[in-house]
Amino acid sequence: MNGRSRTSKPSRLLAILLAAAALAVAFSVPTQPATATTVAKMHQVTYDRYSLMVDGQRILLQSAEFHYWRLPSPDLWRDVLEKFKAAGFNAVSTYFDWAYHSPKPGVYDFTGVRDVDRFLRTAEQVGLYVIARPGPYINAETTGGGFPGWLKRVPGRARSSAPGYTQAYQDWLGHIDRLIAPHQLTRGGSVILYNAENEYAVNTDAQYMEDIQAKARADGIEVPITTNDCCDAGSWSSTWASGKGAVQIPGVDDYPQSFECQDAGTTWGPWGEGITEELRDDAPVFAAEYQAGAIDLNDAGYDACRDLTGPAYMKYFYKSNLIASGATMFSYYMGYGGTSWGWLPQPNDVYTSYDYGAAITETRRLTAKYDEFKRQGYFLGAVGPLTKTGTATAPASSNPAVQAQARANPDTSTQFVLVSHTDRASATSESATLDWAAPDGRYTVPVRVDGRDAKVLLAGYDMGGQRLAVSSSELMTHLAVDGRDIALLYGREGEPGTIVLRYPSAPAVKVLEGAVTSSYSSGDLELDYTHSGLARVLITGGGRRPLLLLLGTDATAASFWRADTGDGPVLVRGTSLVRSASVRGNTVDLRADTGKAGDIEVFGPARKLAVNGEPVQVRTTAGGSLLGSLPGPSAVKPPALTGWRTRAEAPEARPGFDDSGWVAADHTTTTIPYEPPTDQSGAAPVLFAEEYGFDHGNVWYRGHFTATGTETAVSTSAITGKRGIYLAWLNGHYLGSAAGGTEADADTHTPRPGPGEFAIPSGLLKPGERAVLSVLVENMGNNDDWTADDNRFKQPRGLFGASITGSAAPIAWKIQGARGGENLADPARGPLNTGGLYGERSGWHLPGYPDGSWRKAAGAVAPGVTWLRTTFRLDLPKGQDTSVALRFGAPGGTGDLPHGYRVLVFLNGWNVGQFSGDIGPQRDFYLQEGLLRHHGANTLALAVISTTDATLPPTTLIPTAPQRGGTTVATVPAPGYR
Ligand code: IPT
Repeated sequence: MNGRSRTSKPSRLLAILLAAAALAVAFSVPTQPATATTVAKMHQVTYDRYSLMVDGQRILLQSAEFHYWRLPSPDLWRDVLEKFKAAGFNAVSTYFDWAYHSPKPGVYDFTGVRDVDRFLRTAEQVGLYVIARPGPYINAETTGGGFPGWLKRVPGRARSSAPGYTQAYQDWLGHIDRLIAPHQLTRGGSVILYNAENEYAVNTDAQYMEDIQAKARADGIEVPITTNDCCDAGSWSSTWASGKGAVQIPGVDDYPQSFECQDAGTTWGPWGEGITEELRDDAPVFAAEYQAGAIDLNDAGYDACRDLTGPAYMKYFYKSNLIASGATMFSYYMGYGGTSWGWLPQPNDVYTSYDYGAAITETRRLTAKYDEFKRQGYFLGAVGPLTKTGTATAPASSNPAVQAQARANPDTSTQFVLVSHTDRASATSESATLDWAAPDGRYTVPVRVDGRDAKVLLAGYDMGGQRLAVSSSELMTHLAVDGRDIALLYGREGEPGTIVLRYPSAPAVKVLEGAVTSSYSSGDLELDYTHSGLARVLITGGGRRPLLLLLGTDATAASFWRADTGDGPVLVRGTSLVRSASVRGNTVDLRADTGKAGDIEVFGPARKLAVNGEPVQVRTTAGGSLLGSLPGPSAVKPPALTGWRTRAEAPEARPGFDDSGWVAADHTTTTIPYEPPTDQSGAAPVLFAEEYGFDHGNVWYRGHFTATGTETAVSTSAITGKRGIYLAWLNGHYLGSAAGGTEADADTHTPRPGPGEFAIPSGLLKPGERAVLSVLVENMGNNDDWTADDNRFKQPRGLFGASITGSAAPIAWKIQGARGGENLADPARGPLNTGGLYGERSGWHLPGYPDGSWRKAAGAVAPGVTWLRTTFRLDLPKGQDTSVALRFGAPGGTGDLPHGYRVLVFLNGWNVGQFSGDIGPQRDFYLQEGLLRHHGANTLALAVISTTDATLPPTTLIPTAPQRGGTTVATVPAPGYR
């Protein structure tokens, strides 16, 4: 978030008042010509001030963000989406990354790992709505914020209605909209919303916002259009809630916990209360991007980011957003972060891993944050009255340190009471009694709130066939199974709990497990207990159908999974995941994972159990569930990485190298809005890499001139983006390296190129002889365009200028980046996989490259570029998900990260990241299955760019928490060496 100023949030009251003349009322989907085959699948999407509606039914939208382009193994998309669904999410939000799909103006690829249609189909099959976010600008810490490198050449300000940009983005939208449109809910798919632009709050152009929406409509987009207004941008400009360019459902982004992961454990809402403002009174409150992790701005590591945004943060801020803001549309950024593989990372804020400290780790493992999403998500999915609420009178608290805030459903009168600390930063544990005027009567309810905790309590709720009068435990879910109700409630370990249920006459209460007392008087059955482990209470008679109450703690509640089948819902305890369930005759069939051997318990409408197609022996418990046991995963021991071979490259540095096939970098003018500096001859050649179609990765330059023998120094400047470097050679002699420049200075198009001053050893250049200056520049990725002013984004990459002191000779430049430039040599792996290293251009990264003549390697490297290659075979246990990472350094590695060199890691030809202490704290590089063959031969190739003599640390293959079950993953097709 470089350069973003964070001011305190201004009141948006004025903006809201101005919105009085609001635009359209509820957006209604145009009627489709119904045919016999399509009519059943078409749905209407509408909304009012309370919620979205599908076919007139209110829904609470619980979405999480996932970028398919950060997981280039399409079979694994299903794994992540099933994990979302299993946590109670009913939607996935995704950006579509223009740069990922378009290597060249007018050229788009939507096949293989870029198969958007497949992604949308998978979401439909899993049963998730989709929030489609095609930009054109997306930010997202991806190169150029989603803008292709070639867009720098297009005249006219990006993110405006300038003609050049308009033509370019309309072409992109035309292509991506065509893929999204058939997947809309209105046409039988699951796309429910369309997000125009991204945090378009500074330097805005209303015509542009209007044009994007007109284009979407012209392309057949029928669902409501939303946008995500930045957190604190209201002070700058439009929220797009009214006026020209307004959208139907404006949303708000909020990151209350900041991106300062190093402050985990000490900071609490440094960026505000996290309230989502109501921007329009005819649309639901939409938390369009609500913080669910963080980028690691200060290299604290993603575990720190996970702590920063952990369960306590989620309880306090998410529940407040529900009750204090009254939001019914949530999208959490990120649900699964993934990997910024290849040259995807935007250089200023991130390194390879985009784990994000999310609920699901980069290696697709579930965390304590996932458990919290599940506890909250199941609640949101189970309690219909939450979809229509207004503010209500809160119970009075006996302790001023404990506050209560309330909402109620105007139709059912159900109340939702948020109990939290009055001072949100307080870390004490407080008790209070609530004097609660509930729909069923007035109750005195004891509550306890730990520091930085928050609870949403219910009153007056028709819970299946039961009536919940009031409760101090939180409801996680309830379901009807076999003619009775099961309700799962929970509280913190050791805290007291009270539930009051209404019965016409005294029911029979049987405590099956745990310590629970009960009493009945005037229609109220009161149960009292201390939350500990899992208590079970069976209540029968009393004029209602039977109820099984499960009273858990945070931990035991999170051990349950709920899945829906055609024959009603099932509740499962004991597995590490339930992906889906179905009922076949008298058998409940589960697709489930286990992280270790143990019990499985199932509440469902059948007496037999099968898991992943295998029958499981079960007995029926006193509580009516099925109980059996399941094996865990097999242990995994990946092979050692041995047999490395090595070869030094960089022939481009040598004077005699044949660069006749390279492009002449001889332009004297450019549409990229930056002025190159003049050199010693008075020329100002345009050396920018994008000028010649080299948009990503490393770029070589060779400057030819006639020597005089009087040269004393070379001055160079290059722009790489943060953490990038460049290296220079003169007539094959290594001059040295320098840090590349980063962002342009604010408000001027004056870049801050990385300066290099290199002395020329006397005698190196001979009078009258040809000489060549070779420069290797690392393009670390393109800046984003958060400020919508071209200033950062259009900053070029590559050599900015070079000048020779002691000479006035002209220099003739040649340039070479990725083989083929924008005409991709390897479309399967795409535009962001390789740059212009000699080895990359020659296929040294590919499987099958004949490296037999290379020397045996001990990991030693010298200044310049050195490659290492090895192969290994895997035969990992079948029927389980084993995530494998490549670790640099000793297993369990601590100690300093190396500096002075950087390593590009290629797995079977795929660039899976860049390792260096100069880049970030990352030691483990995830080798995604699909790119990694779990049964067969694999090739690792490392390209080391070094400014020093060094020895690489040892590398090992590390398995992460294997899970029995998983999904079937096919190898992603991509060519080897030919
Ligand atoms: C918000 C962006 O919309 C999103 O694309 C991503 O960059 C995210 O931040 C940070 O990871 S911008 C907001 C935090 C100012």
